[in-house]
Amino acid sequence: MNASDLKERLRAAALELGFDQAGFAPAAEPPNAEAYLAWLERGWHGEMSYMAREDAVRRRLAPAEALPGCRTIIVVSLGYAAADGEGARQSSEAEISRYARGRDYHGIFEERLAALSAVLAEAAPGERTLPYVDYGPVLERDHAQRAGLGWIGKNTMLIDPRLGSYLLLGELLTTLDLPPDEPFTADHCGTCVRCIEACPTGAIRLSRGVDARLCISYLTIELRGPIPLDLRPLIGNRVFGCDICQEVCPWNREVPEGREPELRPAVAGAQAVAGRPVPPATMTAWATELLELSDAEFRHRYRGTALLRPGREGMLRNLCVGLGNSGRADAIPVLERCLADGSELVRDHACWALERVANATER
Ligand code: B12
Ligand code: SF4
Ligand code: SF4
Repeated sequence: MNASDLKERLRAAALELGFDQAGFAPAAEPPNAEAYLAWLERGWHGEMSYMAREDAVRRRLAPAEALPGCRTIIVVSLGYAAADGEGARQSSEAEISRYARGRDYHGIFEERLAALSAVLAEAAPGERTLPYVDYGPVLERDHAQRAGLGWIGKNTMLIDPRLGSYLLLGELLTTLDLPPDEPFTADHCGTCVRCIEACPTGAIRLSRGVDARLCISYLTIELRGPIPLDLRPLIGNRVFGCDICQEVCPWNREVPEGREPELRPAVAGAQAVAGRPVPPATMTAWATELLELSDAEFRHRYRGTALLRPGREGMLRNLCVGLGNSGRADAIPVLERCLADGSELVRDHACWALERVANATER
């Protein structure tokens, strides 16, 4: 089989495995490597030290540092646009970003990339592969753009003209030399600046970068310590991640619903459904539940979901912020219970939240 036929066979296999798109990029320095270095230089990665580690920087700049002899990067995408529309609308409800409402996508990608790797091993014995999803030292959006999957919008999201930006990325690095696909060179953002204007914290810069330290996704998922005081009121009821800069994007308006059932949310209020535990809908009920769980019980209850990343302490911290922002008097009893929690982080945020509710109810 020649290299072009082999490439098409691998693309077909990726689509059969359930990915929405598969593209092929050369294992060269990513096109926006300079932008990444400048991002680090400005300190926009905040406490995400894994983004700045010397060995990881080296690998991001040269894929062959991650997989010696790497010649091709196969980039795959999986859409998760929801038919359920906009998510939590009531101020009392917890808003969870769309990608995290079903099963943790990392597991789905790992299983499918392993299967794709097996297809490649059978077709090209002796070639090596290395799968990555999210946590690998790879500038995923750069390679996705170069593999023809879409353009990088002003909100820094990889946007597929058909699927929009509610999609996740993964890669299979390989030593197999395959002809690259045409890069996606068009920029369909034009003069639009909706995402920049809508971002509540001003995290998106016109120069196509996100200062992670200001991003609600970073503050609620990645940050381990206290959330800066000036940013807390801007978070609203977003207790895990943020989708605002995607919700306002015209390219997400009429996109097909994601076809992966495991990424869809299970019915709110239900207990564990096929490995997809659903948190209580309201922030008061959720905080009440978490107060009664130990760390280990939290991990058990939410296993298989992205909610594990902030842990019990981080989720309670986020819920205190959300409850404070709701300004609702019915948040007071659970916030008072949070004042007695074993975690100082939770107690501090509960204190702030009680003051905020008191101010709101006095008005
Ligand atoms: C660190 C990280 C974050 C950080 C920092 C985000 C950021 N924008 O850098 C935080 C925690 C804030 C975050 C948030 C989110 N993330 Co995140 N994140 C990552 C991670 C691990 C690394 C990203 C990175 O390298 N950042 C460094 C900066 C420099 O890179 P960048 O913004 O991607 O920059 C590129 C472009 O902006 C472009 N660029 C820069 N300047 C310029 C200038 C011009 C003119 C052009 C054309 C391009 C360009 O080149 C840069 C280098 O590739 C990737 C996975 C991975 N390994 O790549 C996931 C990833 C980017 N995240 C993802 C998701 C889903 C999210 C959230 C939507 C989650 C949520 N709902 O809360 C938000 C979106 C926020 C946003 N607008 O970016 C997906 C994005 C999929 C997609 N369609 O793009 C990824 C790819 C994970 C995955 N495997 O699917 N994330
Ligand atoms: S995810 Fe939210 S906070 Fe982060 S850049 Fe987008 S709109 Fe701003
Ligand atoms: S909202 Fe507008 S500027 Fe932002 S990514 Fe979408 S099209 Fe581009």
